[in-house]
Amino acid sequence: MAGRLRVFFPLLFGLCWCNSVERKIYIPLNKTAPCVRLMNATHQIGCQSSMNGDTGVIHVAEKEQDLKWVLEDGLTPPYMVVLDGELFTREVMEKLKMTSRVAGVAVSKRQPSKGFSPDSTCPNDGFGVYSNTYGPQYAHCNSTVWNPQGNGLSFEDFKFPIFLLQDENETRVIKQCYQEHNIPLSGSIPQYPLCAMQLFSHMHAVTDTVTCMRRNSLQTSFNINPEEVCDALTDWNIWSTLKPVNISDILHPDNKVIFVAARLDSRSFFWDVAPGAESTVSGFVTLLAAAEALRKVLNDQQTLLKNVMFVFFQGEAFDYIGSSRMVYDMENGKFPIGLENIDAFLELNQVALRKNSILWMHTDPVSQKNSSSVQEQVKTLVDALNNASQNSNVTLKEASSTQALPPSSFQRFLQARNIPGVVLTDHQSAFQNRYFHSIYDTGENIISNYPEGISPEEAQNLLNDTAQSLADVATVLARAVYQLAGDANLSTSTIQADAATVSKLLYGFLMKLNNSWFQSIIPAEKSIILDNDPPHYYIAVDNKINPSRVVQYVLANLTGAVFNFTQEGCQKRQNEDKDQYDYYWVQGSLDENSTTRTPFCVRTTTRITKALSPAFELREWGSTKYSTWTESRWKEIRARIFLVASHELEVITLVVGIAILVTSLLVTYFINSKADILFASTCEPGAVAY
Ligand SMILES: *[C@@H]1O[C@H](CO)[C@@H](O)[C@H](O)[C@H]1NC(C)=O
Ligand SMILES: *[C@@H]1O[C@H](CO)[C@@H](O)[C@H](O)[C@H]1NC(C)=O
Ligand SMILES: *[C@@H]1O[C@H](CO)[C@@H](O)[C@H](O)[C@H]1NC(C)=O
Ligand SMILES: *[C@@H]1O[C@H](CO)[C@@H](O)[C@H](O)[C@H]1NC(C)=O
Ligand SMILES: *[C@@H]1O[C@H](CO)[C@@H](O)[C@H](O)[C@H]1NC(C)=O
Ligand SMILES: *[C@@H]1O[C@H](CO)[C@@H](O)[C@H](O)[C@H]1NC(C)=O
Ligand SMILES: *[C@@H]1O[C@H](CO)[C@@H](O)[C@H](O)[C@H]1NC(C)=O
Ligand SMILES: *[C@@H]1O[C@H](CO)[C@@H](O)[C@H](O)[C@H]1NC(C)=O
Ligand SMILES: *[C@@H]1O[C@H](CO)[C@@H](O)[C@H](O)[C@H]1NC(C)=O
Ligand SMILES: *[C@@H]1O[C@H](CO)[C@@H](O)[C@H](O)[C@H]1NC(C)=O
Ligand SMILES: *[C@@H]1O[C@H](CO)[C@@H](O)[C@H](O)[C@H]1NC(C)=O
Ligand SMILES: CC(=O)N[C@H]1CO[C@H](CO)[C@@H](O)[C@@H]1O
Repeated sequence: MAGRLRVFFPLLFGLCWCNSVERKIYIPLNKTAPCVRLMNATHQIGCQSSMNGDTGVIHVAEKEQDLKWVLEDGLTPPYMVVLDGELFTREVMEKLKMTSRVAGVAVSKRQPSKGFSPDSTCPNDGFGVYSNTYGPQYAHCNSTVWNPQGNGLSFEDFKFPIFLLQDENETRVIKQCYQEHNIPLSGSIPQYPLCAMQLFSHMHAVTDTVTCMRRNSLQTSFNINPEEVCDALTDWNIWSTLKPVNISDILHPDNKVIFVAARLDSRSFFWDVAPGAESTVSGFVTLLAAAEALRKVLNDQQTLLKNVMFVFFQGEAFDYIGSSRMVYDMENGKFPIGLENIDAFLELNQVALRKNSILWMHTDPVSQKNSSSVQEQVKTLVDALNNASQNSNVTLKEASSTQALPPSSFQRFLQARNIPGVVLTDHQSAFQNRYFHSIYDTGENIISNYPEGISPEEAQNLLNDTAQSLADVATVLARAVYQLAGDANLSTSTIQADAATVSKLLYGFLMKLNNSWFQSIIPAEKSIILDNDPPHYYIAVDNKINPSRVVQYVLANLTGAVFNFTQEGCQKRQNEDKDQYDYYWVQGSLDENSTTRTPFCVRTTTRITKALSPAFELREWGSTKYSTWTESRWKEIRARIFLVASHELEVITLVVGIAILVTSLLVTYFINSKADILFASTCEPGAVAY
C-alpha cells in the first residue's frame, strides 16, 4: 500500500496542476499523515472518512475553551477541528467522538512537555508470557504499569478522519485561511464564504480480521482480478551468527547458542509515522555496536564454545509478530536453530535514557521460582553482566525479583520453553520514555539537537553523550556475551564498542539514512531505501523500502568480511557457500573527485526470515495466541482546504443548475421530435448541392 500511495500523490497533484479551475479553488495539503484502520481478531481501530471524503468548516482549537464553539455554539456544523498537539488527549477526543458536529480532526504537531503516549498502559497485554496459567499475579500489568503515560488512543475506533499536519508552514496556511474567513468578528457571526477542509481516508475493510480475511479469500477464489480489502502486517526479522550455521540443516541440540536480541519496529497513532528513537533505535543501535565489538576480537571463530546469534525482531509493537514467528518456526523445524539450542537470551530494550548511568536487569520471577536450574543459569547471566560492567561507566542493578518482565520479545521464547534470560532497560519499573510509540519519540528525545548549519559528514562523526553512553552499554553487553560464550583466552578489557560507530549509526537511523556510509554498504539496486527524511519504523505491509532493512546491510558491514572478488566471482561464491554465508555486492563509496563508485563483495552470515504472524500461516484469523493485526486497504488518502459558499448560495446554484438542465433537456426533446421538419432539407439526398 505504501509504495502505491507514494506514487499516487504526484499523479494527483499533476492532475490538479492541469486543471486550472480546481487549482484556483482548492489548496491541497501536501504534508499530512492519516490515521488508518487496523483490525485484530475481534476489533477494528483507527479512523476513516466517508467514501467521498468528509468536509467541515475549519475551527482552530488551541485551548480547551475553543472547543465550546465546535461542541455547542458554532452555527455552521459540521466542523473540521484543527487541534493543537497539547489538546490531542483522550478526554478531548472522547468529547469530539460523542457529537455529530465534528467532521474530522487535523492535529498540529506540538510536543506535550508532560509526555504523550497513544499506546496502552500495558503494551502487548495478553500476548506476553504472563497469563492465568503462568504467573497470574503478574498478568495484565497487575504488578507494574509499564507505560503510565499511555492513553490508549491508538486502540480507539473513530468514525471520522484524523490527520496529522506535519509541516508548520502548511499549518500556518490553514490557520491564516481560518483567521481571514472564519473568526467571528466581535461577537457577530462569521460570514460566508468560510474556510473549509476536506479529508479523504475511506477504508475498504470493516469489523475485524476474521471478516476481512474471509472477504479476501472469497475474492481470490472467485475473481480474476481480486480486490483484497486488507493485508496482514508483515516484514522481515534480521539475524546473524558469529560462527556460521548451515541454514539447510537443523543444528544438533548439543550446540548451544546465546541469543542477543533487540526489536526493529515502532508505531504511533498515525500511519507510517514511527520515529521510535528511544523505543526502538536506542536498542538496535546498541546491539549493532556490540556485534561489531565482538566481531573485531573474534576473527578466529574456533575459540568460542558457544555460538552467538544477533537477532532483530520486526512487528513487536503489534503483539510480538516477529518473535512469535521465529518461535513458531523453531518449534516446527523451519529454522536452523531450535529452542533447545538456546543457552541464554539477552535482550536490549529501551536503553538511551539512563538515569545516573544505571542499567536495569529484568528477569522472570516465575521460571526461576519453578526451576532451580533456571534460577542458577539466570544468576550466571547476571553475574557475567555484573562482571562486565566493572570499571565501566554503566551501573548495573537488578530490578526487583518479584517484578514481572517488561514487554519484551524474550517473553515469547519463555512462553515456549524455560530459557534463562535477562532484559536490559533504562527503567526500573515505569518507562523513562515519556513518548512511547508516539510521533514525538524522535531523535530529540534521546540526543540534543545537532548544531545549526553542520554538514552531514560532520554530524555523522559528532561524538555525543548519547553515542558514548550507548557504546558503554554495548561494551558491557559484548563483554558479558564473550564471557558466557566460554572463551577464557582473551582479557575482556580488549573488547570495546566504538562510540564513533554509534554516533554514525544514530545519525543514520534517526536523521538521514541517505548518508555516505550507508550508501557505500548497500547493493546499488537497494539504495532507493535510503531516504533523506528521518526514517520511520512502522512495520507496514511487506514494504520493500522499509528503513529497517538497512539494518541488514549495516549488520553485514559490521560483522562481515570483504573479499576481493569480481561481481561474477561474488555470485559464484554465493552459489557455492549458500548454506553458510550470503554474499552481497555492495556499491562502495564514491571515488575521490568523481561520481563513480567502486563496488565490492561482502561475505556475511546475516539472514532475513519472514516476520508474518503464525495466525496467517495457520489461517487462524481469530487467534488469541498469535498477533492478528491487519491493515485495511484504501484507494486515496488526501487532504485539502477551500472556501465554501453559504448553504443558500449552494442551493441557488443547484436550483439554477437543475433549471438549465431541464430546459436543455426540453429543448433537445423538442428538436429531436421535430427533427424531420427542422432538418428535412438537409436529409434529402437530392438536396445536396453540387
Ligand atoms: C513448572 O515446571 C514444571 C516442570 O518442571 C512444568 O510442568 C510447569 O508447567 C511449570 N510451571 C510453570 C508455571 O511454568
Ligand atoms: C494483583 O497483585 C496483587 C499483589 O501484587 C495480588 O494480591 C492480586 O491478587 C493480584 N490480582 C490478580 C488479578 O492477580
Ligand atoms: C483487539 O483489539 C482490541 C482493541 O485494542 C482489544 O480490546 C481486543 O482485546 C483485541 N482482541 C484480541 C483478540 O486481541
Ligand atoms: C517554511 O517557510 C519558510 C519561509 O518561507 C522557510 O524558510 C522554511 O524552510 C519553511 N519550512 C518548512 C518546514 O518547509
Ligand atoms: C501543495 O502543493 C501544491 C502544488 O505544489 C501547492 O499549490 C499548494 O499550495 C501546496 N499546499 C500548501 C498548503 O502549501
Ligand atoms: C548443510 O546441510 C545440508 C543438509 O544436511 C548438507 O547437505 C550440506 O552439505 C551442509 N552444508 C555444509 C556447508 O555443511
Ligand atoms: C568475574 O571476574 C573475575 C575477574 O575479574 C573472575 O575471576 C570471575 O570468575 C568472574 N566471574 C564470573 C561469574 O565469570
Ligand atoms: C567514564 O566517563 C568519564 C567521563 O565521561 C571518562 O573520563 C572515563 O574515561 C569513562 N570511563 C570508562 C571506563 O569508560
Ligand atoms: C564497512 O564499511 C566501511 C566504510 O564504508 C568499509 O571501509 C568496510 O570495508 C566495510 N566492511 C565490510 C565488511 O563491508
Ligand atoms: C584484487 O584482485 C585483483 C585481481 O585478482 C588484483 O589485481 C588486486 O590487486 C586485488 N586487490 C587487492 C586490494 O588485493
Ligand atoms: C581532488 O580534487 C582536489 C581539489 O580539486 C585535488 O587537490 C586532488 O588532487 C583531487 N584528487 C584526485 C585523486 O584527483
Ligand atoms: C548532536 C549532538 O547532540 N551534539 C552534541 C554532542 O555533544 C557536544 C558536547 O557534549 C555538544 O556540544 C553537541 O551539541
